[in-house]
Amino acid sequence: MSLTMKILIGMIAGVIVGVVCNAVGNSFINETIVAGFLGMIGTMFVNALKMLVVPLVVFSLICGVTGIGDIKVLGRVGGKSFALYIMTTAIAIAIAITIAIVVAPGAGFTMDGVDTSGITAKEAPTVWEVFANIVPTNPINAFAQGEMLQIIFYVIIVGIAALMLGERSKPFVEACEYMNELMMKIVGIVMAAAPYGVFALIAKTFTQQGIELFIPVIAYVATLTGALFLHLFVTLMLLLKLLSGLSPRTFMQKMRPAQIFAFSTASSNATIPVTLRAVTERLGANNSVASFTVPFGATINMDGTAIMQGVATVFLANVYGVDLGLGGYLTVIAMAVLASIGTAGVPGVGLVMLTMVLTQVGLPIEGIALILGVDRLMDMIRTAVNITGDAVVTMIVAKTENQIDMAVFENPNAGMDEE
Ligand code: DAS
Repeated sequence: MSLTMKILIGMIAGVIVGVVCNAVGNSFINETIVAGFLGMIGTMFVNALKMLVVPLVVFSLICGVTGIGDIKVLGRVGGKSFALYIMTTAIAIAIAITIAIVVAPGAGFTMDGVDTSGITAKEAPTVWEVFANIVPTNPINAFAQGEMLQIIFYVIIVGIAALMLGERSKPFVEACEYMNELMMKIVGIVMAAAPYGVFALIAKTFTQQGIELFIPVIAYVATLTGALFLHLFVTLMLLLKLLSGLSPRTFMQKMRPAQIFAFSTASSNATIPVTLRAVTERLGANNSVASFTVPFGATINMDGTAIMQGVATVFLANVYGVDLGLGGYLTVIAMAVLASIGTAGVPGVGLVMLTMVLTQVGLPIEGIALILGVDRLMDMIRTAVNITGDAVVTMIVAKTENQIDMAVFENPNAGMDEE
């Protein structure tokens, strides 16, 4: 049985166990077995994925930059991916706001009895701060803190310097190529534990959340889920087909394990190793492109998160009876794109960014208390959308750079032997 199938079984088993445990409500089972033991398993699994991110990004990106071989090509790949990431995020939130205005979730809702304590607004970084902070003052600290934009910036500079040193860099590049292969092997080892980690994460989430939590904000959940699926199965697939000519069907089939990882971990960053493996070993994109666009996308590209911010803002505007007007919605779009550039792909970051967006349009951030209960599940779905957007842009850029091995893309079993 393939790893994908095992992960799917782990996921489904997790939902069933979670819903049953929540319904039965036995405190020993829910506290000790689920929250305790399964919580530990789930945390260990996510930590193991995060453990891979920095060394994998460092070595794959050095190989990628030196593999591109030409600084002009690197500039082209960087420019194309940045433009596409910003474009897809702006399209995502514009469509989300339009849907939310039409559906009007939250209209007629009253805020009584909702606990709004402890929600504080996070100051939005200015566009200058976002870009100034990309340059690390201490690269070792950036590696230690997992500051992905700073790591990407510094490693690209190292790669360019290695290119400038020409032949003398050969031993260094060969060592990095070995380390990159070693890291991908470690990814395989961690992925072997995936079915159990996914089961534990999902079982704990559904035991804690239960189903009844979704009732009061069902309109918000339905609108957001609809907007996320529209982006995932229509907008992104249209862009893939139009801009690369690649088969959306093949793409989605081969991206499924990475999407399940993103759903289970609710962390784009933790899913980087899996996304990277999916686009290179299963979809045939050359590592020289993917090693840059995947970590870059996991950091600055969050289509799913932008969609949540659009829908949540309209929902809360309706709840508070505030008419944002076109200016207000354009501000939301600009803020959501800017906020997504400046924040890392970790669980719950979307909610933090939402406080920035709500502050900017003058909506009380207490309203977040309404959607807090369902945010974990929504985070899982939107993270799967985020990494799918990263992979779509990776494939478009790789295709336009003629850096896709179509034999791999069309081989249904490519990369499966690792499973
Ligand atoms: N969990 C975030 C991510 O990893 C997305 C979010 O919080 O909205 O992409």
